[in-house]
Amino acid sequence: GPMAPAWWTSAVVYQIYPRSFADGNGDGVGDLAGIRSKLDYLADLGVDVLWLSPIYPSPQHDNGYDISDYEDIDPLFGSLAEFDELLAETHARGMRLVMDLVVNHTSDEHPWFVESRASLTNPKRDWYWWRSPRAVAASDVPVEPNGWRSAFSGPAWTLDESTGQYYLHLFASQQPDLNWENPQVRAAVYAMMNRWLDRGVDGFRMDVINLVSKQLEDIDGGSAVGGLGFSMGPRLHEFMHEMHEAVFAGRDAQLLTVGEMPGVSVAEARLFTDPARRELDMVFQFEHVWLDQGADKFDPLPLDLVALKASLSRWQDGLADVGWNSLYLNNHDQPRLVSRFGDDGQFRYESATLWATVLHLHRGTPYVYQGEELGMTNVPFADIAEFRDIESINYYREAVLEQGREPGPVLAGLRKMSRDNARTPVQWDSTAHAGFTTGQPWIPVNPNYVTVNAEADRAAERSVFEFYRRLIALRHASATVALGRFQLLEPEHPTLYAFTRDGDDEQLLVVANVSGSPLSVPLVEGWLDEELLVTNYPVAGAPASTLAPWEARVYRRA
Ligand code: TEU
Repeated sequence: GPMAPAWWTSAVVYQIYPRSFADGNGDGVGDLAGIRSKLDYLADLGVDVLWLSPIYPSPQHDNGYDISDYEDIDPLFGSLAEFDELLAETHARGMRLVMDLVVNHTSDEHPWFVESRASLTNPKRDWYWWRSPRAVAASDVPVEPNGWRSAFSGPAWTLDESTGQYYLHLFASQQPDLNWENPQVRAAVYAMMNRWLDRGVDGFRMDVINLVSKQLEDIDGGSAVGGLGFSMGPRLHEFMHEMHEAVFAGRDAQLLTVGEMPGVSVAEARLFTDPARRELDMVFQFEHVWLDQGADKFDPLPLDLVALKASLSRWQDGLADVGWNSLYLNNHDQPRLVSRFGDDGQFRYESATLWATVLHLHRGTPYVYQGEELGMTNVPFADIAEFRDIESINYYREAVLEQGREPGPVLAGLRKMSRDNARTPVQWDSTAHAGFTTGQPWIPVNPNYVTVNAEADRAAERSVFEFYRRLIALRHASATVALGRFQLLEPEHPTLYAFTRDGDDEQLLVVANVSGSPLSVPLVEGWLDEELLVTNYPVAGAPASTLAPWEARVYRRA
């Protein structure tokens, strides 16, 4: 008969960005001690898995996504001994712990790269992508091997003066790309992964894993992520399968593997997550978080709900029979959900819980990003000096200082879309620095912490945390929520998000008014006598088919 569904089909993952979560030692940077102090909070929320953004030793140019030692913990966060305690305490509460795996690139301070750059003949030379300057007639100026651009502005190539060659970095110049064509590189990565699994970790979130196979043709001006030339290279499936056999085989049933894949298509995602192919459990796709981009990511467009519904439902359909979705609207690279797609003023609670309802009622594994369960908002950044993120700072430099654009509109774009919106400290209470640290936080706390914080939220009648807690419990309890078939309703409606989920012996109806005005929804009429499973408004005196601003309801019909 058919295999039992994998455990992660009814699981919810919580993402921790350690430097901004909780600071245990007062140095202003979150750490493992801070995480340990909040494990009961996370267990109360009911999440099944914690995913930690990178905690390995790193020069921190990209907040740990530039790793200089895969085998240790950065002293900024703690030690291996402390990590083992965190892991044991997480397991003791019935939760799993997933590590971030950043192996498309290392830090330029990783010993592999230090060796590689040492000479043309170093045994590790071929572990990275070194190329000679492109020959340009009648010019002494070296020219990059091809026109690829870094995701963090500027060319994706940096010249190393001592050997006269360029190295490739799809992200910052401090993040040289590993050469996965070299089998020694892959063997070293797999051995490292096995050591972490042997230590007891429960899987990996794999950073930009669809960039590890690439073809170095000359492509002028391709953007670094999003597909041109260097994502989804020809050997990607081969590498993912090889990794599966070398690392996960035999223990994969207990693990969670999720590949971050900017630019992946539904058809490709289905191949990566088809269990029969033995590659990955699920992938993070980007289609729905790229819909509101104009000229570039810092030129935001208003939410097009029809397009968002169409996109997410295409993914639901495409992975309905084979493969699996991951579900997210927030992470450490995205602005805050409630500010981006909701209303972070008058209807903050309602719009935060509406989007939670919509996302958590889809089929797939939901990811909650720290602070999302509190309805945390974007940050009123007033000056470029307030940003810490390398992407934002480099973008501003290129736009304003090199291209001569007006600083005002550039800042406005950053204020809306910068990754730093997600990276200010978690707001725990209304004491100094939101209870995040007793020291000076590495990035200022959002000034709204006085009212928006965990303590206030959990004490409130209308608690975002409590709402997420119930949605997570619902997924655990309901096979229909986890596995039921998805059907989008009213696809062309500009402000109504409506769909059904069909289980073996029941049907769920989700209706959500994605607007600040009341909305009459005739299709609700046939459901008014059914069980109201979820609502983000106090139960109305008389059932009605008009939804209040940002109202979301889930009905159940047996
Ligand atoms: O992100 C890769 C990615 O595709 C983007 O979301 C990226 O962060 C950027 O915003 C593109 O405009 C991953 C990590 O999640 C991110 O934090 C790292 O900075 C990046 O890879 C490099 O490791």
